[in-house]
Amino acid sequence: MDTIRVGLIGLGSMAQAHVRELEKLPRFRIAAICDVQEAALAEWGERLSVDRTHRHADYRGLIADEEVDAVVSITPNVLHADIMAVCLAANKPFLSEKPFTRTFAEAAELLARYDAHPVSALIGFGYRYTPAFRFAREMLAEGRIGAVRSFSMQYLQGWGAAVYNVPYVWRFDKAVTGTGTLGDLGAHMIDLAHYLFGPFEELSARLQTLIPERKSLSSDEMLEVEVDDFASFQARMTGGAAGIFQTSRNCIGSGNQLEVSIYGDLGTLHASTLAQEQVIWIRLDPDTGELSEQKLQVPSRARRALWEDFAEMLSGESADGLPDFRAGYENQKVLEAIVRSHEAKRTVALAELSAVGGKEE
Ligand code: NAI
Ligand code: SOE
Repeated sequence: MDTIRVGLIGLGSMAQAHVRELEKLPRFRIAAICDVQEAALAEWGERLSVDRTHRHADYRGLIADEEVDAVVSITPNVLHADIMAVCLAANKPFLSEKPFTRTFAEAAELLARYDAHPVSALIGFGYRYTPAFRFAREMLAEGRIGAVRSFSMQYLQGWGAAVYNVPYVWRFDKAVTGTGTLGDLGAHMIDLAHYLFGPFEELSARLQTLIPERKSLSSDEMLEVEVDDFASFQARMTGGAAGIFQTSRNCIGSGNQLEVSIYGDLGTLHASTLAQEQVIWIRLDPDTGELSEQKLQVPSRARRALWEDFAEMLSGESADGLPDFRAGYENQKVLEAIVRSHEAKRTVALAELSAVGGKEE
């Protein structure tokens, strides 16, 4: 397959990033677009020179479009599951944006469809491609800090802080988003933890809505926010490492701050989206007991775009090491455990949850 013809569903803010990345890869061509907003269709159709016959208002039409080899879904969360289901039925490979789905039930149903009719698929957990995180993973594999005993991870943003009076956008609407900060930002942390440390074994969590009301977009009415804007959870990974996680969208001064500190027998690593090209390595010399600290520049081999995996999946050129669809499902299991622990106001052991179908302590 020489040129890969892509159809984009959802032409909002994240679509900008997808188009920017796609335009860097000569093998991709945006052949079709879809949005419910006519103005977005017209603007993007002109900008991307997409023929009018391939500008769709209904995503089913785009997925069925003969001009589309692969689908990229960038809609609000409420549509993720159905768009993926339609892609599976149409045997169209896809990249669907995170979070995988809004709820565990949607995820379980989708997995059943996938198992019956798998296609190449990727969930948009792009931060595993941050050079600093890829290099940190390489350093862990090389044993640079010895056995990992614990880590702390946080994903902080500030845009939701009360002072900014952000209205009730879809990221606060449970029917559209599913969960709040947990699925929006916590899902990235869960995927990054999978990427760095492997699967989760046990989990306990709490969710909180720090700002309980937000102003309607269309009137002065104040609407109750039913989803979290703060989530914290602690976990034991199957490899034994203990992990602490926190995420909030109300941390003033935090732009897009995803970071991890990893503590091993022979040292510590710090990696952050705030310094994407470096990893701080604190090393203990096992012979002398001497501590040293280095700011390592990430080597070029650690730079890989999510799109390169997607292109490989579509062309079938190299399947080894590609993140697969199930990464999304694992994330959903963890998200579900967190939400259920919150609703039950108790903790839940993920291992038991998955083993016995929902036992809660
Ligand atoms: P947005 O609200 O800016 O854009 C959503 C677009 O989808 C809008 O243009 C809207 O008109 C369109 N849309 C709504 N219903 C539709 C339908 N039935 N058919 C076709 N188009 C429809 O949202 P944003 O911020 O771009 O987020 C979109 C998705 O991308 C979300 O799931 C979000 O979680 C994810 N995202 C992922 C990021 C990442 O780092 N991987 C970063 C930002 C967003
Ligand atoms: C929220 O503000 C958001 O756009 C998330 O939805 C994205 O997943 C994250 O990458 C950036 O912040």
